[in-house]
Amino acid sequence: MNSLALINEFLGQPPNASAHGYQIDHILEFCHWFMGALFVGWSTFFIFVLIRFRKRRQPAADHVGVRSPISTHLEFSVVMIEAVLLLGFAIPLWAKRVNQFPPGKEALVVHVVAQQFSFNYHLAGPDGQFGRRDALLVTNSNPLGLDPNDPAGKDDIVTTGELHVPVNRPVIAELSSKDVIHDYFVPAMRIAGDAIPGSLIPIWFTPLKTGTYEVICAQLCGLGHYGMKGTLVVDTPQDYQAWLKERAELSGGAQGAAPSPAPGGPQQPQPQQSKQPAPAASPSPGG
Ligand SMILES: [Cu+2]
Repeated sequence: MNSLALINEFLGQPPNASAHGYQIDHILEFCHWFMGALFVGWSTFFIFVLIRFRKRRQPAADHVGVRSPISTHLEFSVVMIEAVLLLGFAIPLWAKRVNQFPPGKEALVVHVVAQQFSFNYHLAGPDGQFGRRDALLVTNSNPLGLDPNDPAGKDDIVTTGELHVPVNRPVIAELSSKDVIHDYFVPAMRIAGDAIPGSLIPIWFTPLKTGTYEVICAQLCGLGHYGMKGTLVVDTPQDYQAWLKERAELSGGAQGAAPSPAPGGPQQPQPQQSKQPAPAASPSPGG
């Protein structure tokens, strides 16, 4: 990155870590410099006017005012630059973000389900299929209401707060919410999207650098909004596999309070008794 980018850093933007982020940074850089120039220009003009037209020097008001066309030309130039920024850069980049999703097979698809005040993640597991979810099955131990009787959900991984993704592979995050409107914002990935109850909103990014990044909620969603933070960890492919394995062992088919079978043993789709929609079924602490 060149030194011009320093203005973004100066304004507190974390370093970019995603493939498309550089394009966003270039637009932001230009906007910041442009706004800086406008700020200095207008401020200088304002101070000039205060001195030049002070009451002592200008005791009577001039009823004609400005005769020079310069201010019109200046205003027109500013509008032109803003139009070029919007039509030439911002809208095409936005169109690319919403129209050119990577193919689902190439990308890692993760369901992000926001709630007051955390982000839950649902991964399909080795079979690549997401298990059925039902709001009626939601309990403290089954935050997403995963159906324990759906074979597609047996190997699914559900985590809260921290998500791991492999580096250099596109990630498609499908956003939804259990309660109010949240916004899934990963500043270092230059990506954000609203999580709205009843909708599924996909966003995507390709992480380029391994590391740990902050996830925040960018919609005022209630009293605990300030604490609605999470972590995105970008791993090497090996570390990512290790994390998947660890998560799979931890959940071990326990989603929806299904009794976990012996590790590695074949799982029979037997009818579960824990199907009744709690609250009664969840004497879990710390609710
Ligand atoms: Cu929120």
